Amino acid sequence: MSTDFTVLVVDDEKHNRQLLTELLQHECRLVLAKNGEQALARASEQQPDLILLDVVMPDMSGHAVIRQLKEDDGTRDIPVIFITALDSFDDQETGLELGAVDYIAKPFHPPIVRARVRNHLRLVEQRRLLEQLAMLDNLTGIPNRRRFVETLAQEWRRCLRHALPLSLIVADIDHFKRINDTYGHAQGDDALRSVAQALKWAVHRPGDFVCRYGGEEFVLLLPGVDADGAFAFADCVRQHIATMPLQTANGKPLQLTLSLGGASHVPTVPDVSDALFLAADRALYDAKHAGRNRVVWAPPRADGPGTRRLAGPGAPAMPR
Ligand code: GH3
Ligand code: MG
Repeated sequence: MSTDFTVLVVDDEKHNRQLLTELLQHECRLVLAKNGEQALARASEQQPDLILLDVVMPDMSGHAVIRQLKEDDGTRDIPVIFITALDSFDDQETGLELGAVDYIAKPFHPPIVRARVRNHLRLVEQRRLLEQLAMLDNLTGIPNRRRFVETLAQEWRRCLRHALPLSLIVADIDHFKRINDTYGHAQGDDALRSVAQALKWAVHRPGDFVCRYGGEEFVLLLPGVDADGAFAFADCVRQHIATMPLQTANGKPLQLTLSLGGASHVPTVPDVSDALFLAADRALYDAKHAGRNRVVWAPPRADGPGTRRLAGPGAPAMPR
């Protein structure tokens, strides 16, 4: 079992905490708490993968602790095993009804405690794996729209904390329908995979992110990058895709282009504003209408129209 896992052991008796530490120290990283208050604080700070919770403790009982854990969005999903001397059926029933995943009676039999902890950590591992898979796009293997929503919220908050700009680019393959119609759907799928890989390769700074938003549309996030930097980056991506030959089944290389719309905001409120995505999407719409294979950047919010920038073949130099 991997020591990547963190288990919070909550017991008011030092002897029990020591016993469980000896028993589990090679299975996982251990965090200890000696009362309910400490348990709640450590659960929320350390986000353990599993909690072993004593029921009978002075001040706050294990039942009161689990109730509070289940009321808090940040700790609700952490599995809890009650570990206690109260082992009547009624006690077990109460514990399980409060949301515990298992129940271990004291005095505990060490191999059973270890085996149960291992089993529950294995379930945690499987759940994590499923969660990761659910965040990936089936066809291209890059993150999907669900993951994007989560990442946008995280990066938005990070940029808010550090007063940094957040740039968002929406990229859409031009005339993609023609590729499906001309070469077939399987070739279209291959083209989507190649574009996804090229975009993944392009975003290499920590914090940079790319996802397949849907169909032939991709979204890139560049935290800490202002409009100038992100605009230049988007145009590099455009040029790279426009010169990247894709192999086809009939041997004739195929060329694709992207239209890209971008916007940059410095977040000022904790909740993600739709305005960032909408501004980038609107700019993408303009890039399509301006002839495709180009980048259009949304005007800064305060400046209004007239400062829109555009890059692409034959694009006029736009006022800055
Ligand atoms: P535009 O330049 O205006 O974006 O034109 P377009 O042809 O790219 O856009 P349109 O919305 O008309 O067509 C998108 C096409 O993308 C139609 C759809 O069948 C295809 N598509 C969406 N998802 C997939 C996919 O997973 N695989 C394949 N092969 N095609 C897909
Ligand atoms: Mg398209």
